[in-house]
Amino acid sequence: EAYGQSAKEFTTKDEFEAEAVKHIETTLARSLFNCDEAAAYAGTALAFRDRLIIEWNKTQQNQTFANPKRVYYLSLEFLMGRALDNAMLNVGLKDIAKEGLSDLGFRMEDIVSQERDAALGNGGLGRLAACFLDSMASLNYPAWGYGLRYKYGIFKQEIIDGYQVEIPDYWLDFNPWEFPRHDVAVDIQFYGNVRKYMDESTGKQVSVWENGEIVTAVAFDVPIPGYQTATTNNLRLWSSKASGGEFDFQKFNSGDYESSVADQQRAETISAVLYPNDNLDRGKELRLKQQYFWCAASLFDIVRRFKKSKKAWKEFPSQVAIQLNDTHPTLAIPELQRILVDIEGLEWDEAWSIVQNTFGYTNHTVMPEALEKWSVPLLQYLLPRHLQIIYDINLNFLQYVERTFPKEREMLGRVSIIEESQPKMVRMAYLAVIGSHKVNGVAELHSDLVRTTIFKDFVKIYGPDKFTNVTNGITPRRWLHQANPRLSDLIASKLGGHDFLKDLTMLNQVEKYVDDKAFRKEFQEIKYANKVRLAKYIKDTMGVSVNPAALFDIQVKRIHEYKRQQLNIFGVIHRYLTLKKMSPEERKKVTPRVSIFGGKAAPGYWQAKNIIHLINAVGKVVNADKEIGDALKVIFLEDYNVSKAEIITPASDISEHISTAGTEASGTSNMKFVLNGGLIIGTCDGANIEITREIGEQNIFLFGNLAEDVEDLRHAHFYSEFHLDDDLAAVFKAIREGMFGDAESFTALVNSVTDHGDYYLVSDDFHSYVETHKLIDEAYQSQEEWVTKCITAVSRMGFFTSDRCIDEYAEMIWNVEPLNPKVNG
Ligand code: 26M
Repeated sequence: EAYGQSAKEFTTKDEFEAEAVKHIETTLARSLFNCDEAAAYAGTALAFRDRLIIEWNKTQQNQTFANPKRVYYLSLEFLMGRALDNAMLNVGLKDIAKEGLSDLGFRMEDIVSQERDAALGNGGLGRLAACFLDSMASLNYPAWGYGLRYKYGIFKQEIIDGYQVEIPDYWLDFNPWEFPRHDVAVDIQFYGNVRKYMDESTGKQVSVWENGEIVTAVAFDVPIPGYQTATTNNLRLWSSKASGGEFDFQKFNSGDYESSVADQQRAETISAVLYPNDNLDRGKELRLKQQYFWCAASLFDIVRRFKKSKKAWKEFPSQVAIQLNDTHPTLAIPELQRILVDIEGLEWDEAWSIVQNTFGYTNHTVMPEALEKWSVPLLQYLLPRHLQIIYDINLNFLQYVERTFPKEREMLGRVSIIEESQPKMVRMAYLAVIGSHKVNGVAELHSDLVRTTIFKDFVKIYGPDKFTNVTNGITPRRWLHQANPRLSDLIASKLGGHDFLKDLTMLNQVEKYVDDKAFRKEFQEIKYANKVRLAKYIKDTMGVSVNPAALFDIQVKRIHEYKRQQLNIFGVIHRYLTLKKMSPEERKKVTPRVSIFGGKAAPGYWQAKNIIHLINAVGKVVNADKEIGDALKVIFLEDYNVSKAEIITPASDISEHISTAGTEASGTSNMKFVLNGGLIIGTCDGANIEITREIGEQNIFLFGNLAEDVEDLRHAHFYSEFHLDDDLAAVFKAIREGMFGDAESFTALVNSVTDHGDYYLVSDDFHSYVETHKLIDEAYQSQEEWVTKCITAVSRMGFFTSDRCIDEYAEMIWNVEPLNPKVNG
C-alpha cells in the first residue's frame, strides 16, 4: 500500500522521467528492460501523485489554519472515472510527461488508457458528484466529499448472445490515488437497545444506545486537484472492517476461529459492493447498513473537526454546511440530532435548529418507485435510537402543522414522516425536507414538479423560499478539454487561450466565428476525426465497420423504461422497414445512419434487459443485411462508463434525450453532447428545456407530448379506446413475426405498450419522434446549415458548467466563500 515517500516537484521532462523511472524501479521493483504500458502508467501516476500530495497537504494545512466554513458533500456515489489525465491537466505538466513518455517509447493515450475507472456510481447522480468535486476544488471552496469505499464498483457489462451479463468490478488491485488513514477510524454501532434513565444532577431524561454490534470505519483519502489552482481538496471514503483488528482474539483463543473470521467478513460486507440500482428503491437491510455506516462515520469526523475549534455549538451551522445528495444520506439528520442531544447534552430544540440550519437536500427524482422508504420494524431493529428520534421529529413537526393549519387535519396523514401502511414505512424524502433549510431540484421543470407534486404540502407549510432550483452542470475540464482536446484548442486559438475552461460563459465569443470559413472547416474536421476514432473503437471491439461520414445517432445512459431506449429502437426498426421498401436508387438518397446505444440495466430489471436484447437482436439482422449496407448500422457498445463516454461524447452528430416528459430530472449527458458540437433530439424534459432556451429552438430537435399532459394521456390509455399508430403497429408486427429472431422474448416489451397501459407513452410520442428524425435527416443533408447550428449551440452552452452550479449552491444554500489557497503559503 505504500508506494514510496518522496515528493519531488519535477518541472522538466528529464526530472519527470527520473521520477517515473525511480518509481518503476523502486516502488514497483521492476526493471526498465521489461517496462510495459502498465508499468509506465504506474510510474507516471506515482510521479504525479507526489506532486498532488504537496498541494494537498498545503491546502489542508491552510484550511485548518484559516478554519472557514466548510462544505461537506455526502454522496453514496462518486463516479470519478480515470484520475491521471485530470491530475496532469490540473498540475499543468502534461506536455512534459508526454515528451518523457515518448523518450521511453510510449504514447500518452496508451498510457492514460491503462488506468481503470473508479466507478463508484450508477449514472447521473454519481457523475454529478464527481463534477461538483472538480468545480469545488477549481473554485477554491473548502469542501470535502464523503462516500463509501466500495470494493466492487458498478459491475462490468458484457453482452453475450445479445444478453447483458454482469461481471464484478474489483478495481482496487493497484490504486495509487487513495491513501489509507488507519489512524482515522470510527466505531459504528448497529442493533442493540435504548436505555432511558433520569439524570439526578440535571433532572433530564437521558437515552443511551447500547449493547449493539460494532463495526469500524477506516478512512481512505483521495486528493481532488482543482484546475489551475493550488487548491487540492479531499474525498474521504469509508471502508468497513471488524472492530478490534483482524478478528476477535477472545473468540479465537477460545477455539471459535471460524466464527471470528465470519464476523470479520460480515463487517467487511458493508462496504463491499455498490448497489447497482438507478432510480429504483428496493429496501434491502445491507443498503440501510451502508447508509448509516457512512453517515455516522462522516458526522463523527465533521463533529470532531468542529470541536477542535472550541466554538460554541450554536456556531455549528456557521462552520459546517452538509449537502445531501438525494435521500441516501438522510440518516445524517437523526444522527446529528442524536450526537447533539444524547452525547453532547444539548436541549432538543437547540439541537434541532442546528440540524436544520446545517443540512441542504438535493432531490434527483419525482418518480414514486425511486422515493426511498424504510420499514419501521427494520429501523427499530437496526437503529432503535434513530427510530425514536425520527418519531420525535415527526411529533414536533405534526404538532406545528396542526397549530398552523387547524382546519386542515387531513393534511397530517399526508405529510407525516410515517406512512401508515402495513408495515409502517419511514418516508426518507419527508425527513430530508423537514431536517434541511433548503431543498433543491436539479433543473427548472424538475424543481417546479418538486414544488407542485411530491412536496406540495411542504411548500404550503414552510413557504416557497425553502424550495429552490439549481440546474445541473458538467465540468468543462473533463468534458471538453480532456475528452475533446482539438475542439478545446480550436476555441482557445480564437479566445486567446484556455481561460474559458475557468469561465465557460466566454464561449459566447465563439459565435463571432460562425461564418468564418477556416473556423468552420476546422470545426467539421474535428467532429469527423472524433467520429473516425469512435468508428475505429467500434471496429476494434465489435468487428463492425461503420462509415464515419454517416450521421452518428447516439443514446448512451442507464437503460430504463422512462428513458425510452425502446422508443429509439422501435424508431430504428421503422427506419429499417422503410429502407427495405425502397429501391436501391431511393435508398442511396437517404442520409446514412449509425444508431449507437450503450448503457447498463440494473441486474434485477427484467424489462430493461429485454430492451438490451432487442437492440442487439436488431443490430445482428440489420448489420448483416447486404441490401442495407451503410444506410443503417445498429451498434450496442458494451460496458458504457465514464472513460468510454469521453470517446463517445465528442463523436455524435445527434444524441437522444427522449424521456417521457416530466420523468428525467435533468440529464447531464445532454449538456456534454452539445458542448462537444453535437445536436440533440429530445423531449421537453429536464435540462433539455433550459438548453433550448440558451441555444435557441432552431438548434435543437424537440418532439413529443408535454409534462402537463402526461397524466391525462395515461388516463386515456385505460379509459378510452387504444389507438396504435400505424407505423408502430408495423414495427410490432415485424417483431412478432420473428424478423429479429426469438419473437417470444420480445413479447413483454411489445405488450407493455399494447396491453399494459403504455405507461411511458411510447405510442403517443412515436409519430412525432419519427417525423422529427426525418427533419434531422434533411437538416444533415445541408452540412452548411448543420455546422452553423452546431457552432452556435456550442457558443451558447456557457451556462451549463458545474462551476456555475457550485457558485449557486455556495451563495443560496451553503453560505460559504472560496478560500485563497495562497494565504498561508
Ligand atoms: C436507491 C435505492 C437503493 C439503491 C439505489 C438507489 C438509487 C441509486 C442511484 C436511486 C437513484 C440513483 O440515482 C438516480 C439518478 O442518477 N438520478 C439522476 O440524477 C441526475 C443528476 O441530478 C439527473 O441528471 C438525472 O436526470 C437523474 O435521473
